[in-house]
Amino acid sequence: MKTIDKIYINGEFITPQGTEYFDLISPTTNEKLGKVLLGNQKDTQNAIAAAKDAFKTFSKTTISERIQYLQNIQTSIEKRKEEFIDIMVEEYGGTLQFSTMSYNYMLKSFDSAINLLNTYDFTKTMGESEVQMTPIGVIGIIIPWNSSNGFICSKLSTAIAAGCTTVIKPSEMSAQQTQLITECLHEANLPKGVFNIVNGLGEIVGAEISRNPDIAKISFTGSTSVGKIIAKEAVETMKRITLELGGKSPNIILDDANFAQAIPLAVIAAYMNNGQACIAGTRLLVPKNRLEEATKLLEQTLSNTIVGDPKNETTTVGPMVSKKQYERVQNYIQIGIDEGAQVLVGGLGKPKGLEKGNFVKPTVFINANNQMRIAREEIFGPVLSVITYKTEEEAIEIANDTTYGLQAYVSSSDEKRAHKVASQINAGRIQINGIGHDPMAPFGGFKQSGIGREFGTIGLEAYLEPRALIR
Ligand code: TXE
Repeated sequence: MKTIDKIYINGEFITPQGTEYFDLISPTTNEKLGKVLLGNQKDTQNAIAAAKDAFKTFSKTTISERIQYLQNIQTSIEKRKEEFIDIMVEEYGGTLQFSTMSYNYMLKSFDSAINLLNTYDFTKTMGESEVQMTPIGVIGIIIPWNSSNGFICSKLSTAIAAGCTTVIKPSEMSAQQTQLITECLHEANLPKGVFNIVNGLGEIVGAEISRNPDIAKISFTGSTSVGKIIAKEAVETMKRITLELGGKSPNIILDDANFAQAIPLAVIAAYMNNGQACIAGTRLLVPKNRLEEATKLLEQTLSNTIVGDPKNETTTVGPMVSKKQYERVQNYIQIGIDEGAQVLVGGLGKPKGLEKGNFVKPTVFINANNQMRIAREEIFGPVLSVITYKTEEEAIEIANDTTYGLQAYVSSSDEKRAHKVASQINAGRIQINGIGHDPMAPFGGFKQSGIGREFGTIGLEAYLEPRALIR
């Protein structure tokens, strides 16, 4: 049983002043893994003060110094690959395959930040003026549990590239993953105060970060409801915000698509990260005249889906992160049934033999329509709704009929046609005939999926403030 009783402020592991513990529970067995001592408001204020102080000098570091720091962090993360993967499997229930991908994604964040530093022009000429792109200040990084260290790496690497200092608040549920990355960051020999990490609750540590006037910008990933709370607080002191929020991503299978490829891909898109992904393709739009074929392929693909212990190499869907999340998903499956959608595969309850953990049966609803709650609300579990359409125009209309707009998927055997359809979808990122990640392309949402973009030049500029010198 592990006890995590340290937070990280000003270059040191220290005992927080908070006195409350949070239990860490295995999603696979519901046994207690350990506990974490939570930081409080004063701890958060101390972390912010350290970051504010460090900003005075860190904002003046050279490009090559910052590249060196990024490389140092990458090297220390590289040394502990197995531990990163194991802890994600144990603490969060990520499958081995997903956890390995997530680990690689952590490393790639540093590659792209270094790449940006090698190419980005921090001093520009615009009109008659010199425009200096200067670091904003102290960044508050607030993140969820569903890819904890991936988010720390992508946000922190960009902040460092920009010359900003940071206070990071991970989810209390990810304390072991946080401990490991903190050790790596400590080893990287960054100047004191450039990163500070405070474990704690959203309403205490997160709220202090949102309110504190010494935080210049917040970079948040999480639910749309918490994103709205943070935005309201942030405006009081005119903090800049980047919000990466929920999604209800449509996956349009056009009538000329290769179904044998597109349907298995759609299942991966829906159930990636055990369905706990903001980019999950949870609305599958299928042409009415090919529904039968799609249904057969879905049944076939789902029969090859292996739910189970995420430690097993063959497992494709692991448990939900917590009992609460399990119950939330069950509730949505019941809502779908009550709304009149038909369970094609899966349904309520736990799969046989997996009663101890938070396992959900990967579920496909057919006869769903876009007005149902299962098609409108983010479930955050392995639940896919199949909706039929008659024409391409109708498919686009359904895809866009959502309050979200984070990601979409389009499949067609005609690239040009897929491109034309993709160009009419109101989402920040659209995947054509596949699933991928381009760390140099902007990522973020239209509509209530967020504000701003991460990654690439646009992502870097979200950490910079332009200063124009008119000569
Ligand atoms: O996310 P939260 P939770 C969705 C998903 C899930 C639901 C709840 O549907 O079921 O959100 O998950 C901190 N001020 N997504 O509770 O609450 C919190 O401590 C400042 C979608 O984990 O959004 C955590 O560090 N901070 C999503 C972070 O915010 C606050 C990813 C995210 O927590 C706060 C995760 C407050 N008042 C969940 N309250 C996606 N789309 O990627 C909480 N926090």
